[in-house]
Amino acid sequence: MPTPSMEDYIEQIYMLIEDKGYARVSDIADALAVHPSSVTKMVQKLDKDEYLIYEKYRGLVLTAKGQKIGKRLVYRHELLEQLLRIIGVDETNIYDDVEGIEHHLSWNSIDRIGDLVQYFEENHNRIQELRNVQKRNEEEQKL
Ligand SMILES: [Mn+2]
Repeated sequence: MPTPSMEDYIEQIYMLIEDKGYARVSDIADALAVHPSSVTKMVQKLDKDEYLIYEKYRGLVLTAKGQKIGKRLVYRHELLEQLLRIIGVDETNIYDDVEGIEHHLSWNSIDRIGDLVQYFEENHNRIQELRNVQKRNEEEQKL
C-alpha cells in the first residue's frame, strides 16, 4: 500500500493527466506546494514501486496499477467532499478537512460513507431533515 504522501502524489498526478493529458514535475510541485526536487525524488520512488514510468526528458505515465489506485484516490477525495457538503460543513473548510482525513480512513469506512452519501442523494428530504436538526441546535445555542 502507498503511504499517505505517496497517495497525495498519485492522486495529483492522476488528476493532472485527466485534465491536461500529461503531468510535469513542475505542475506536480505547484499542485502540492512542494519543491520540484521533492517531486523528482518521489516520482523515482513511485517508478520503483511500479505506480508509474518516469523518463527524465519524456515525462511520466501511470502504470495500470497507478491508474487503478489514482482513480480510487480521486473518488475517495470527491466522496468525502460530498459527505462534508451534505452534512452542512462550511464550503471554506471542505477542501482542507478532506486533505486532513482522507488518508486515515479504511476502505471499509469509505464504502460505508459511500452508502451514506447515496442514502442522502436518493432522497433530498433526508438532507432537509438534517438541516432542520442543525437549525434547531443553532437556535438552542442562541438561548
Ligand atoms: Mn486529496
